[in-house]
Amino acid sequence: MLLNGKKGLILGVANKRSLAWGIARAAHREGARLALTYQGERLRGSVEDLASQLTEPLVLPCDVTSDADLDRCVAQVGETFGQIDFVVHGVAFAKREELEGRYVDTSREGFEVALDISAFSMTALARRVEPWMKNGGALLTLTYLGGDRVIPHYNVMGVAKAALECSVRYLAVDLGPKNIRVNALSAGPVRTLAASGISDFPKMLEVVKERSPLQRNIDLDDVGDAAVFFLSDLSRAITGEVIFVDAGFHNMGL
Ligand code: NAD
Ligand code: 0WE
Repeated sequence: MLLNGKKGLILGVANKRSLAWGIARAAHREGARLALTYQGERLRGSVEDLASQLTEPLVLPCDVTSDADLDRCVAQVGETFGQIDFVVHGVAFAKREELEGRYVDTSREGFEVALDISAFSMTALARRVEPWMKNGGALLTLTYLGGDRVIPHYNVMGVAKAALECSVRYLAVDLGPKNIRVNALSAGPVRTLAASGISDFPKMLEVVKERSPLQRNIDLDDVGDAAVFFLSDLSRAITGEVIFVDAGFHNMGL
């Protein structure tokens, strides 16, 4: 029970395949009380169904492009729970057309949307939860190798992940004096809603399976268990880090 008595807010659950749901399951198993948010009415039913597997869950709408949503959501979680011990940010989005073709063709609007939803939202969230993390806390986000290497078609999402990972380091400095830690898990490819329809995604899974040290792909339990470490006091001296949960793939050369 590594998270016994802790209260956490998790953004980014869309369905049972979401990495954020893998983290919610593992955090619940370890004794945490959870608030889950969903992006829009379209996802409400699916998230409420999943939340019914948790103990006394709080389920709230939150679109991270809206300051009012972020304000209302964090205030409601803070007031209901009394304090917030951890936050999981599992949100990313780029327009589909930006993940096809060449990075050089990225539009201003496409760049703004990807960076706003996938990177700025972490900082916007950190500012709002800081006052509720009365006994310190842990913030965790999800990133991908495409934020420091060129991965075909990841394009503007790679630029957004670079900004997100750099935000993790700056946030760690600002929030460190309050004993709030900020880290990122860099996951290997997993078939989720955000990965569906990506051309040659099956090929990427195959390449990781063939070339990673562990010779396998990763799943939601791999991500959930790693997250428990970063959300728990076991990682109390670790902040500002990007840690890979990718079966060792990122270390492999040609
Ligand atoms: P997913 O589609 O299940 O999750 C993405 C979530 O982002 C969804 O819940 C969606 O509702 C939410 N979202 C999008 N726009 C939003 C907005 N405006 N406001 C609020 N929420 C919004 O897919 P996933 O793969 O679980 O993605 C979760 C995180 O994991 C993302 O940051 C993604 O980049 C990262 N990641 C995924 C993989 C992978 O291969 N699946 C690998 C590494 C990192
Ligand atoms: O971060 C991601 C997914 C990001 C993502 C995916 C989509 C598809 C549908 C963001 N926005 C959208 N918008 C859509 O309309 N991953 C790490 C998974 C992923 O996505 C890729 C990958 C991998 C891996 C896109 C291209 C190449 C590789």
